[in-house]
Amino acid sequence: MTIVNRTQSLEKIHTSAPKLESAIDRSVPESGPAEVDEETNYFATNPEPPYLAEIQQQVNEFIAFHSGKRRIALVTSGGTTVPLENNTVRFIDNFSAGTRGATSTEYFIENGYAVIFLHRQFSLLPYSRHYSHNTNCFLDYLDENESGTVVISKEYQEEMKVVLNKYQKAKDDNLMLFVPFTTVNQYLFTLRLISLELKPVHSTCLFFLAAAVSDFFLPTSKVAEHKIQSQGGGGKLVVDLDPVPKFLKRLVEEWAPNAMIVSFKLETDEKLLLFKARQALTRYSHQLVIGNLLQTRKREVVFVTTDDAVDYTISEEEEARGVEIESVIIPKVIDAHSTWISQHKQ
Ligand code: PAZ
Repeated sequence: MTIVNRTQSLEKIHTSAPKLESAIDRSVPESGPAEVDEETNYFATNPEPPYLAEIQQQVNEFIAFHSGKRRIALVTSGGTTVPLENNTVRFIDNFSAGTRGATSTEYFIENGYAVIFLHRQFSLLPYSRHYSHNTNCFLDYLDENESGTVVISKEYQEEMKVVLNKYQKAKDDNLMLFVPFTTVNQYLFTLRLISLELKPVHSTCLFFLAAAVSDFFLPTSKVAEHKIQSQGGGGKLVVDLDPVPKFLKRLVEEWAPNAMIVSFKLETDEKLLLFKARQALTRYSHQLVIGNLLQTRKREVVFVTTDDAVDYTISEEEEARGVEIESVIIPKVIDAHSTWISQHKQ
């Protein structure tokens, strides 16, 4: 059996490269109103990423490798972009660095899961996150010893050894499959594909949807072919976005009806958070919504289920000592997953 490793999957797939053929097919009908079959319409009128078959093969190999041995979690992570041009110079983005997804992945692996990590390309990755996007340049971790060899500075060696050992074990045991996306369209096509491919293991797998997915997008039929010029429109750029269809409903009802699904709800207004989290739970009927506020997301979350709302927090002092809230919440999610599996055993 081929083991697909991280470098293989990342090297071949370029999610942020512009399409070579720049022409847009204007005969493609525009997205219809919300009442028509949104899924069929969306996937029929927006372009399928050309590398999807390759991802399908990698995912299938990964599932076959782990099936019957351990649970699989699909973790989504990072923000999606909305390109304004087909040959993309400009795009709308969001704040997410992928910290939640990358960190949670490490704790899932530590607790015996294999993880399909569907992430924004170049956002934080499990293990390397400890050194990649931080205020230190990677060269700051290095030193030259007496014999002129470049080595890890003494002060970082202990900590880096721990991270390196965990990373190498996860790699050697083939516990992570890295699948990248950049645009919201790539995210949706890839999420649907992976969800459907996971069908043979739905009853034991977990969907952990931490990505910050755009609520608005430009359908392919409305995307400019080339860089938008500043001379047109009186110097203004007026952007008219469509709502992204609510795919969580499709995921829960059709793509993965037998899996446990955990979604996240992000708000910035504290007064709205619980209401919106409960609303999502009622609307989509999945198992758990984890609510968090942009301002405090690294220290506080609330687990919302049909009959409860439970807060999990770490103190500022704990955060400063390097405690991660994911070390608290992932074991709780796993407990809930175990209960879900035992209650749904046929
Ligand atoms: O990537 P990050 O760690 O900076 O942020 C994580 C998060 C706030 C994007 C995530 O916890 C979350 O709430 N995701 C869902 C966002 C939403 O669509 O409501």
